[in-house]
Amino acid sequence: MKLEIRRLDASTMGSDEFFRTYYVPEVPVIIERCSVGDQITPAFLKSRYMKAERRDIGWYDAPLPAQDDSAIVLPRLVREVFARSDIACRPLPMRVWLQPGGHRTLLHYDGNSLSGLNLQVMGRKRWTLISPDARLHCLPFNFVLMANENFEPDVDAYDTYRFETGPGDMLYLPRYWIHGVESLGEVNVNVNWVWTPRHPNTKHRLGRREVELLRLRRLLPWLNRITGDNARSYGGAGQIIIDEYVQGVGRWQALRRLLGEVSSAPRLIGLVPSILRQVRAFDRNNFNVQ
Ligand SMILES: O=C(O)CCC(=O)C(=O)O
Ligand SMILES: [Fe+2]
Repeated sequence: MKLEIRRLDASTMGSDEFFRTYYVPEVPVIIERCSVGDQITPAFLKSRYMKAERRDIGWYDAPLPAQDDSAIVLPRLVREVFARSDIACRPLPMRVWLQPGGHRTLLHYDGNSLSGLNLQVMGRKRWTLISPDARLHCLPFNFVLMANENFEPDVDAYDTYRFETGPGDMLYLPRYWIHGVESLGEVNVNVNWVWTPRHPNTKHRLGRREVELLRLRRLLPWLNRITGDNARSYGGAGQIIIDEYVQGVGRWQALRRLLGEVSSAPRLIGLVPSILRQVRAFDRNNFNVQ
């Protein structure tokens, strides 16, 4: 079904409402009129955050700003999420994005069961969000959706949101929601904060996939060598979180997952050129802002 994203106003919203209606049931929402101060320009981001050693696939990792940092101030809701005891967070939980118009982030969901708050600081972005229950396929052992450039979500088959974010809009993006993002402004700046909930959510297909993959990686450690190991630092708390997530996932369930991943590989055959084109364009454009 085509869903309309709900919008709350940061200045009138009670945190209780956010936590009860959106955070706990893991429902996407936009909180309008959020701010990190007005000093965040591309030049500021480049000089302060864009160090080669902090560069990740599509963003720069950063620590949370100190309380007395006058250049960047955390929105109240971000402080409240990071004060919770039901999350784990990595040492560098803030991500800095800087992209030119036309840039596209491939449809994917975030690894490490990350949920996040993503604040548009400058420019505009067009988001497509697809339910974690959609019967779609990701690349084997990976979080990128198997989709070509012309992919259109089938709104009759699964829940989908389409919306734009502008300056001050902060999107709550719960774990496992598939998202693709297009940068619309000439210069587009986002900051997001990510965390891993301490408890698994196996209500959704992709939540089940994640716990089964974690169990499988424990069962067959050689898989980590072939497919890359994201589990060591999982959610910043590593094995402690994984212990929690894999409880109740049986060996056969994990092996069925292995079969599922391997059997989706042939779907890739016709898709490889398109996915490579999308990845190359992503790499070329990313951070390419004067
Ligand atoms: O802004 C983008 O292009 C991608 C954002 C994203 O993937 C995320 O916030 O997890
Ligand atoms: Fe993402």
